[in-house]
Amino acid sequence: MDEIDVPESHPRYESLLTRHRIEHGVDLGITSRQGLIAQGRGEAYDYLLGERTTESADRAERAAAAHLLRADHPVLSVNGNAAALVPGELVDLADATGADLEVNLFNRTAERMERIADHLREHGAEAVKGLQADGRIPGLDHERAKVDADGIGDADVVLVPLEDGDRAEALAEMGKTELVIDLNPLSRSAQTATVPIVDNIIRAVPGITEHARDLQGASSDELDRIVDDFDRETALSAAEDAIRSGDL
Ligand code: PTJ
Repeated sequence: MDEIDVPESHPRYESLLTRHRIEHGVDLGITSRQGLIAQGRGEAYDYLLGERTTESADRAERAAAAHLLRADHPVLSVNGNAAALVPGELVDLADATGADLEVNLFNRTAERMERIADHLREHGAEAVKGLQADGRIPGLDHERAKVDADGIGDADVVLVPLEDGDRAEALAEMGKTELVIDLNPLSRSAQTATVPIVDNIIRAVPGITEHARDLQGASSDELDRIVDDFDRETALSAAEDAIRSGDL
């Protein structure tokens, strides 16, 4: 699935690989066709960021790792784009932090839910939540309100990649700590997040895992310090500056 007919030395290799994975996700019935449009939007921001993890995004990834490690019940929310782009990487992050994986879709159908859960299992996930849908996020009238009561419903920290702003706001109102991966620092979800991670999901998820492994033996004081030192406003303006003044 990850094979594309382009050498790794090609300057656009990562972008072409990403497109290939999203396209394949649509073919497998995992990614919605709207996911193709979302990816195109994300790519434009990534291009302006220089297709790299900025220092500020790396700090956000470390803060996200610290949040996940000190959480009572961390959950990684998975949609059709995340499942197509980083299935194995999400399983690794769940392993490194003890987080649950939960499928949560904007364009929810029973078939897509099952296929994404199967896809995650094929990539090593032991348990996948989201199929019971016996909980609700108050104040949302679309399909993303449906959650597992013992999953996102019970979580204190939720990682939400490529989120829509409505649910991000609703989760924040429930008092949950939200870690958002979104290449657009001006999006409502990035603006609402406790930790906005302005980076491509294909770099951000392995980046958070690397920090989590590095912090595995850290004391709770050290994790608290990393969380307290992180400033979301500084992270958002650094990302916006990088986009506006990027030297391409
Ligand atoms: O699988 P579903 O049904 O849950 O639907 C998922 C999508 C992504 C289609 C749905 O949530 C959606 O339409 O999202 P939006 O409103 O288009 O927002 C997606 C956000 O993610 C945008 O701000 C993009 O800039 C950003 N984005 C897109 N691709 C990436 C990304 N951020 C990080 N990494 C990416 N690869």
